[in-house]
Amino acid sequence: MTASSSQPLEEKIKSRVKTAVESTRAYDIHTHLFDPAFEELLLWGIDDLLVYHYLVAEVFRYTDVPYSKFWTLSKIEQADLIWNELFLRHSPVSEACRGVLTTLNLLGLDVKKRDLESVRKWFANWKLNDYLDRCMELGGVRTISMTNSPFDKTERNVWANTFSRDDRFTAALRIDPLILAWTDAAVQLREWGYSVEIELSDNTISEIRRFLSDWTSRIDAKYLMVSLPPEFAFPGPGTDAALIEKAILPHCREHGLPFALMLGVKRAQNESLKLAGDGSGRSDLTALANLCAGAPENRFLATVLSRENQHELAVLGRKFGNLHIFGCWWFMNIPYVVEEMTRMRLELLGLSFTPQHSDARVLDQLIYKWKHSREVIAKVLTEKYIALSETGWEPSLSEIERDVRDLLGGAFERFSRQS
Ligand code: RAT
Ligand code: ZN
Repeated sequence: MTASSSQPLEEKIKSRVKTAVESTRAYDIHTHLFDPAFEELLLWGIDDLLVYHYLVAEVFRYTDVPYSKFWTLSKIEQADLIWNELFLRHSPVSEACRGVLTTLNLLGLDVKKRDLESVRKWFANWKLNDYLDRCMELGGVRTISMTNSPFDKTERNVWANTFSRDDRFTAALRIDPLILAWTDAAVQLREWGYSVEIELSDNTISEIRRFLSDWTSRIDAKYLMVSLPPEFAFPGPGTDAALIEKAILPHCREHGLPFALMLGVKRAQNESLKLAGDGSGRSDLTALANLCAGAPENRFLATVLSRENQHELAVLGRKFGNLHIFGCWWFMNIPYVVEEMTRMRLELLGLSFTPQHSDARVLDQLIYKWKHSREVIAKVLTEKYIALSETGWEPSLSEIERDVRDLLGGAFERFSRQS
């Protein structure tokens, strides 16, 4: 094929991919957003955008304000400090800073004025439900998976009452405290009427499973989920491995639910930073391989926080049909790493994975996280289809649309038996 005849086809592919990626609405499979019925748990607006923990970590690269002083400031004062340091005194080039500007820009605000007060006034005119529609539309999101913890008091109180669910939000049962701090969790479970002991006797296991079943049905969970430290081992000597083997896996089998593992987080590496103080470390993915091989009737979703683990994880995806790889999680969610991971996964796994979730904690973040992710996904997909076209295999618009639907939630829905 000559360069002149290949050019129009390349342009055609580029525009087909752009159309498909921009018009396909995503199922955002892991967020920290809530159904509006949870009221103040659903964060939104400029001040929450600015005090996002990704930006809190960054402001301490510059400010001399002591951590203890920072935490006594009001939300607005913290937001002012972050705006001044990260946007006015330095250019906001980091991914988390750029995200705030992409969000404001797509909402139609003029960021070049650098006028935080007028942005605050603009937000004050919105009603939450209208704003939710707007963010989902601008983010191109159709369904949002929440992260639901029975161990969170505010959240428990909402679930304790009847309310009508917004069907755009699905639930995921998050069980970190149960697996990672069993001694404390046991005290809680006993308070809630489950007759558990510290020792994992048969009765304790069946009471833990009763707890999991109660919450799975109460929230209509689509999967269970835990984040684990780099040293997680399975099988292993710890209570974590025993709980997973004896309670979590049988529960997931009984209810036909996947178990999502987020591997490689070092919680509270700098405690003074609170939520912003977690770090990352390389995991031994033998644990994940052992889970997939040892429990073929279970299905696992997995993402890893360390860049060094990404290739090994993608290779595991080729070995185990019961493993679905998802997302460029947290510190991985920066464009050049997203590009590398997405390319590697497409080359090793084809379309059988979910390249991205937003991890949004603030509603408005759907706008930038999906905009930035779509740009990279479209770029890498275009390259792949052009490479196919060089063999004479020209992908049609409908084939491209089918593939993009899979990448933006369709493959996950099938894997987790939601469709
Ligand atoms: O990305 C984040 O916001 C982190 O704080 C965590 O929430 C992480 O995504 C998690 O789910 O543990
Ligand atoms: Zn998260």
